[in-house]
Amino acid sequence: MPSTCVVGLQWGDEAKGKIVDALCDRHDMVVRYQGGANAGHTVVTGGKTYKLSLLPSGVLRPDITSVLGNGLVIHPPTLLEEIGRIAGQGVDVTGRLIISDRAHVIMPWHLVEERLTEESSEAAEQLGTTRRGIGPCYRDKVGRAHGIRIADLYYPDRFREQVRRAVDFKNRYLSALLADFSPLDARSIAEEYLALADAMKPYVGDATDRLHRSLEEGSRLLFEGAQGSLLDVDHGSYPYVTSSNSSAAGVWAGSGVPASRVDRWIGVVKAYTTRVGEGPFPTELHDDTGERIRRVGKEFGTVTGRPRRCGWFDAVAARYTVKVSGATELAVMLLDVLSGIDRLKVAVAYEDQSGRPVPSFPAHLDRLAQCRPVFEELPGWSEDVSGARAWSDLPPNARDYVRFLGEQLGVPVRIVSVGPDRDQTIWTD
Ligand code: 2SA
Ligand code: MG
Repeated sequence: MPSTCVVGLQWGDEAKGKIVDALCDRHDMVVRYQGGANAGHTVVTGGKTYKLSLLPSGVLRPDITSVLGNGLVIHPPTLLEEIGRIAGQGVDVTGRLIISDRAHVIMPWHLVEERLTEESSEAAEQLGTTRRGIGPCYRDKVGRAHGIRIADLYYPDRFREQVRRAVDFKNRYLSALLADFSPLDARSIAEEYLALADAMKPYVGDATDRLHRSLEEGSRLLFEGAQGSLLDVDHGSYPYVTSSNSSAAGVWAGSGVPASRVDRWIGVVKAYTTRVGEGPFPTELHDDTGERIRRVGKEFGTVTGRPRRCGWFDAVAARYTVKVSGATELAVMLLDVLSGIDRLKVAVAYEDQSGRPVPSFPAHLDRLAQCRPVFEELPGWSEDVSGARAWSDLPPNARDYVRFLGEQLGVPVRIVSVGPDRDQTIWTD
């Protein structure tokens, strides 16, 4: 029974949610394996718009079980708010949501700690994060001294002690570093989280065990990456990355399901490139074309509303992430946004400042920032393609453009998207 992974190959917001939604019919469970409420998925279906953050896009399908794997960092108030909000839109998750008891919990101090790093006077330290406490929570996970997992919430005495110890430590250093810091109160935090734990209890369980049992029973799993491969803490444009393995590399660690159980690896790209937050971006456009892509593509963050930086398609970066994420096929999204642009550019190589070819995607951010893209120009198309439903409906120049991206990345393009709606999707075979 085929299981699938859908992963972004750029800096996030590749419209993965739409692909996951389209593939739900052929799967039984949708699994998130990393990140937290820093993700933002907008799914438009049946004329309704759903904004999801922690829950996977598959949650909108009544016959799908959603799983938040061990690799996540979960902020209980945000999760419960989201469950309540979609319930208000008619989507009930009762009996079909599993939250891993091994996932880590975002505590109130993580939000304070993020404010500390993001507002520090050292500009270099500011990453332009989503300020959801993601980084500080992962730091505590790896640091071990103060990490708190979902399972801990169900051992109240020990949990109160964990909170007391953490608060004692955090209060001391935060009050030394933050002028306006009012000390955290361990007792009220512990009681607040214990109450939230009660509300989450019906969903909490051993997600890894459930996934393996489901596989044995023939269930088909759909892994949904959040952010994109260039934001992967190991493989991305470090330090301007998120704190998890947001490439497909995270599947195994963040769910307990080995890569050998996944058959299809779908890499999702936009027909251009965007990035939200700081960090080098070789093909970024600072002109009217960039502005136009932002406007037409509605390129603003789902979670934070921040305008996204826009640029040409970067085949150098995507060729690299195709390898790291093991993509076996591609989905090219938002092709409709490029309609009406006369000449399209694609970065096919990088050169350094003295014109020498850069052999691979650079590790150091200064080197990446200095890379000059070598562009190939392709003719655009003026037709509105949002009504195309078949490959043959696309104008020849649009087909050539998509084909060119596939050739550049060495992976076949299986899906082309020409609009947000479910039916604005072209399957190329
Ligand atoms: P964080 O908060 O620690 O994960 O931020 C670290 C970097 O990762 C980037 N990041 C993202 N980039 C694109 N999309 C993301 N999700 C939201 C969305 C973002 C939003 O879907 O639109 O609403 O602003 C996402 N999450 C994290 C972030 O910009 C930092 O560069
Ligand atoms: Mg998003």
